[in-house]
Amino acid sequence: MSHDSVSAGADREGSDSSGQESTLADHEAQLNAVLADVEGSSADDEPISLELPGLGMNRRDFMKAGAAVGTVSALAGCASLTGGGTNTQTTSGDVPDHTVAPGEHDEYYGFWSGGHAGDIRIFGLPSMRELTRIPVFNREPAKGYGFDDETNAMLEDAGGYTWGDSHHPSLSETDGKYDGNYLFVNDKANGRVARVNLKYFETDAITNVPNVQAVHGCCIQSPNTDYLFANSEFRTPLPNDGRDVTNPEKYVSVFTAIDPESMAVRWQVQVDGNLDILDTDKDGRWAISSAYNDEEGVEIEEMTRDDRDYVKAFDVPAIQTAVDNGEYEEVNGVPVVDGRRDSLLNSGENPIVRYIPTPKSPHCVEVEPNGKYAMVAGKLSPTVSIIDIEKLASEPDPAKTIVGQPKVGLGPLHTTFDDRGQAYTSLFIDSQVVKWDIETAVDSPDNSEDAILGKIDVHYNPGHIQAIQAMSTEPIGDWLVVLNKLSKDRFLPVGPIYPDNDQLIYIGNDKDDETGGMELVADHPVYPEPHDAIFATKDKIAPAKTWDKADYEGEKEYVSETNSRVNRIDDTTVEAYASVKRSEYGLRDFTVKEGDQVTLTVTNIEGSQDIVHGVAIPEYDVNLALAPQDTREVTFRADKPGVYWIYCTYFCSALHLEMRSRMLVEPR
Ligand code: RUQ
Ligand code: CUA
Repeated sequence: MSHDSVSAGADREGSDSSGQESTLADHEAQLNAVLADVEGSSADDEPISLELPGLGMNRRDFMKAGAAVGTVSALAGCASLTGGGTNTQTTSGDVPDHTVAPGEHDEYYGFWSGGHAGDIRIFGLPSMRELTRIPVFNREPAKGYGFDDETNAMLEDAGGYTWGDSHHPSLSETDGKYDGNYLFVNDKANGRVARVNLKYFETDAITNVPNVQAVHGCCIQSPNTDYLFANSEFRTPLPNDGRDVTNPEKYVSVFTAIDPESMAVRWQVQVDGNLDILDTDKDGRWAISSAYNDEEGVEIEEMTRDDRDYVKAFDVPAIQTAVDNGEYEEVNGVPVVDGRRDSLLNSGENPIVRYIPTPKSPHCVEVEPNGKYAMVAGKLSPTVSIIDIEKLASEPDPAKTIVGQPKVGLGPLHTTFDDRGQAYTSLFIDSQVVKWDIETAVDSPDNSEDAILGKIDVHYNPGHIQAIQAMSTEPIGDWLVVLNKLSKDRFLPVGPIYPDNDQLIYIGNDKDDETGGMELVADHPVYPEPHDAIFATKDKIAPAKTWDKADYEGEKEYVSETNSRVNRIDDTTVEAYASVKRSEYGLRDFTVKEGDQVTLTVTNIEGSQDIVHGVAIPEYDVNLALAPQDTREVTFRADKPGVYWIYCTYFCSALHLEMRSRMLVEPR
């Protein structure tokens, strides 16, 4: 075994064929084309070239046949030609107003993952106004998240990391419809998943998934949220405890099933290749995952060597049966089923994992609202592969489950859907959104552009794309948001780290024009780096307006005004209890001794909504935020003698500034 690392190196050299070099050259060329676009606004005398070297085709090849106007508008989208973008879009007049009048509400909730900011952001649609943020993997002072004992312990128990990388938000469903109970999201950075309780818009659980390093794909199981699924993207030894570090062929990638109520890991499946992004069918059978690096390389040249990669379709009931039958190995307390290609469990007529060949390095899987097809965007191939989900069970040859492969444009990454059988795919390299008809694509020959209904320029280099309720069985088909990775010239410059640009597109009009009726309506700068989003009609979400103390009864004391008090437990332990309301704390002051461990329990006894109080203790790093009827606890050591003014951080009344208490720390 010890020679494996040597042979891995030898393999790499041996396989350094010219084909591989040209793959890399293609990547370089595409990247350069993108970068040229980025620099375009200041590099005015750069020759303008639309050639995409290495692919032997130019952008025009991908335009809808005969759509000359589209080509012109594609050029207009290129900063090197215009020398600057504009935020003003002229719509055709039959697009509804996306602005929302003062005092009016939006129609839809939008839940954005915040990327390596680690949070979830809530926007109203179509106005795109930011309503709030929900800290998840990040401590956040405005909401006191990570500062009170409970949320601090949750973050510590989940690994104690100071940050996370939230990518894929998923809303819980009942009967294939969003039920407004939970939102789940992954942490790509530290292999975790979290649950946000949508009653309180607060993170209430984080699971540090064993045996995985980076959770990338993450989604609930439709239609009834029986599982939360998570894909590990990075291949590692199993377990990753120092064994096999120099034997990359022993690294594996793992698919994980988590109980959404307890958030406990139920079982895992190890597979060949890197897992990536994930969606489920609508019937609770298949979880379908994109994957790359079936070469199982550790370097980019190796990862992109072959022309094929394999999407993995996990047969969830079959895996469950294998687990029930004890057909697994336990690793770090988790049953791990062998789903590798040559596993016994994959050898019969009903493999637990189907390996479906696609063009190399596909990026995503999105199942359309009817649950008939799963779309796999090509990323390095200009196509989307359409998997017929029914065929996953009946078709013996996995390759034949792919029933369509339209050519959509360069760098397809993600697909979303309207309510009329049409799909919208983001094109990273082309900086466009392409609209296409799903059944036409199935009926047309592979690589044909027959299904394409139109393309629209976006600004610039889109990743995720999402339409209202497109991940459920109830798509709406009016608005779509495309999450562009680069904003370049679209906004006032704010220093070298730019905002992203999430653009709002109206898709409610099907037209026979170059964009297929898509109209770009608004630019929306966003703090780095939103990754993905999911949208629900406002009637699906019913947040609480104040806390219900029954929800924490037995865990924390509700401190009434008359029950504010200080208890000395022993020589070095003090418990202080205080109510808080406009404009006073139940304790005007309290005294502790230097070195005491102090647990402060505070209840906001306000009954009226939107009256939040804070508890800040300067120089003690104490910061609580208390919504009405909420109680929080914080424990700290009073190690600095002196007078400490406790103040309220939320401007709650005319006497907000006078609203104080004192902690008196007597020297020992
Ligand atoms: S991946 S830009 Cu983390 Cu969602 Cu496709
Ligand atoms: Cu309470 Cu300010």
